[in-house]
Amino acid sequence: MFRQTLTWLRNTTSRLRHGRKWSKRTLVVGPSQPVDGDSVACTKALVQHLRKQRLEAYTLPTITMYNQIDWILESGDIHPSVLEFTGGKLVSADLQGAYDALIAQWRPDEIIVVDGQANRIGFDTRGVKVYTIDHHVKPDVRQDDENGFIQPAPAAGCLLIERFRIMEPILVVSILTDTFWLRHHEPSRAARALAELTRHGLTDELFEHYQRKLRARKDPHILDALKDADVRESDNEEAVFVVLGTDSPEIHRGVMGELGYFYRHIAVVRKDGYVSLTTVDPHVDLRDFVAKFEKYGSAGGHKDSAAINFKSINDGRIAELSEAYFAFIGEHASNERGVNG
Ligand SMILES: [Mn+2]
Repeated sequence: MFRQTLTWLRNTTSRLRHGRKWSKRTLVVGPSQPVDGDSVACTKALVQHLRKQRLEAYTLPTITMYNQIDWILESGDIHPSVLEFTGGKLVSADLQGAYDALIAQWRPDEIIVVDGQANRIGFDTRGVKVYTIDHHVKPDVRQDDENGFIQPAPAAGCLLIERFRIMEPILVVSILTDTFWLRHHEPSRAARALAELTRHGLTDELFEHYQRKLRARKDPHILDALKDADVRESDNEEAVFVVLGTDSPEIHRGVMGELGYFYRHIAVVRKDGYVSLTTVDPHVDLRDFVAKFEKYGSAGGHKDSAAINFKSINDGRIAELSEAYFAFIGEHASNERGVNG
């Protein structure tokens, strides 16, 4: 009886102090796509946080990695059995193989997916339960139960800070990248979360260090890809629809970034069927648009940036997408020019 009470007391204090009772062995992963500054920084932060509490925590390789954020995860973040499987690489197209190699030697009590939902992790968990920490939701949606904590937020990193009191300085990367340097996604809430980090060890030195790391040189092949691309514009030149001849995620991301200087609404189709969309127009909700194409694969995201992952893509499907895209933007876009327009 005494022992039970003690355990209960210990669990309760732990929950109060850390927002939840963590497992002894945790595998932390982001969604298989997109791999971005938020998912990777949250993964790193949670792994570090758990290890500081003397718990075991690892992550898996990612399917892709961008040079802007490829310094965040290190081989120590991945279990030796997985590194053996990938030949030491931190990137692998075979997430299932990597996971199966992992559980042969180290079976997690729980998998935590950050910045994405459980059905997007890209592998079968073989019965291990999944807890989700995510901010990809409509404004009225909330979840807080044994399966996850899901709430709108500027970045998944903000949920780690606000709810779970995880104050790892690396979360500055999560917030800066997902809000595009506090340009959107509840910027004042994001600033408050950053302030929390500065009260818990995020010094100017560290802050500047992370900023420098994020300011990586872009790949000049981005310009080549743009020259070779099929570029379609709306009549008013505010919306663009681009079909790339490459399936490189890094080039795709770079092209999105460049187009942001010229257009208010952007859709870029990658050769492998992954489509990214962004808008700066508060009247456009891209979630409504991508939902129409969920039947061809998967789709989701935020109001102002969303994605469709087509299982397979061909000219017919691209034509259908492009036509629907310009119709949707034409119907929903406000007429005001952008502040820089
Ligand atoms: Mn995010």
